[in-house]
Amino acid sequence: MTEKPILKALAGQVSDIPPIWLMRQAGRYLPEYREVRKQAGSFVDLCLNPEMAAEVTLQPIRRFGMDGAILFSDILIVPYGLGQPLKFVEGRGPVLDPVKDRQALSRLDLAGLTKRVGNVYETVSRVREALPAETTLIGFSGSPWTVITYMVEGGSSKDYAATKQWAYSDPEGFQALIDIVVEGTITYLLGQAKAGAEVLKLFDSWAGVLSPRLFRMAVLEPTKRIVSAVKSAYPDLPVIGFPRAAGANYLDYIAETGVDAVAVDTAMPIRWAVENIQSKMPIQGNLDPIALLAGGAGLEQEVKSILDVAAAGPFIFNLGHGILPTTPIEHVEQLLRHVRGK
Ligand code: 1CP
Repeated sequence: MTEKPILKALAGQVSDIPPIWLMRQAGRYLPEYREVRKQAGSFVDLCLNPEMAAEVTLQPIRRFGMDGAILFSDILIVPYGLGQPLKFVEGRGPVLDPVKDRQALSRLDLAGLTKRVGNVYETVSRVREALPAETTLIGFSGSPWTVITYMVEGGSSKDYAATKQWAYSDPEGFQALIDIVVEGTITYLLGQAKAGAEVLKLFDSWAGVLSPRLFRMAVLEPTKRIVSAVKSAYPDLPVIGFPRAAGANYLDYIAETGVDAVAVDTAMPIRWAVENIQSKMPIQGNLDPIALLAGGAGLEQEVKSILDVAAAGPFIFNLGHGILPTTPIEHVEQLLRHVRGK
């Protein structure tokens, strides 16, 4: 029987103190991260440098004793692995050479993925070796829909118009893009599993903007294929899905995709999540990252209202979205004291 609190929660066990980790727990709010970041060259260089990426993965474990370590990489490493030029521009975010139509698909090179991103697997094995016995190593990838928005728009987007237009006007071509990204994602996740990831998480940050038909095409079906491929190679490896802001679509997602647990976003009422999801599988979430930024009594109230409702069932405490770079470290400490009852 495992003694790792996150694996226990994912196996359906309830404990007095729920395990906790935070999305984007390695990052700019930590001075020790900014130090490594300065030495790394580009952000992509950092993601592909096993020594440095392992170091920043371990930083929040050393500082806070988080129950989970999330691999330091990015969801856009898969497009990079497919040969799509990628850079991160200070103040603007990711910039990619957009893949706009069916003709552009021939530029994507599935066969070259392992060679381009294999360093990430090396990071996974280094972290696994260095982690304390009670800490769970979480690997991840973006889900096809969210990754594809960046591939098609060429970066972050307000309305995903080019991506959705393509899906509506050329469904076969768009499906061919989904297929390539599904295959790349499977290869990438299996590489992480082989290297020692103990849990895999699928980030579908922009799952909340799709019509029911597109949700089926771009979220449910691809996720089902990825989970099924992971499970046929690693039947006991838990997969956490995060169809962020998908509202009532969470019900189809948990019924159909085969994930073992879901992360819930901040807008989802925790009581609804407990009644409709936690009765079927463990949940993770969903503190507002801005409440963590604010700290003080407001943070205490938000944390209490989540724990009171969700901690009686299988539960992992987390944020509802990534931690913000301006978050004071003392507020993270305050959160940990509260959740751990100290
Ligand atoms: O040095 C820096 O400050 C770069 C900022 C940064 C970091 C720390 C980016 C750029 N990515 C990351 C790491 C990262 N990204 C992790 C590492 C592990 C951890 O959680 O600590 C993870 C899991 C991600 C996942 C990720 N990247 C998502 C999904 C989760 C979410 O927050 O919604 C998304 C959408 C991205 C894309 C991305 N990466 C970085 C930027 C600026 C963006 C664009 C975000 C946007 O479009 O709003």
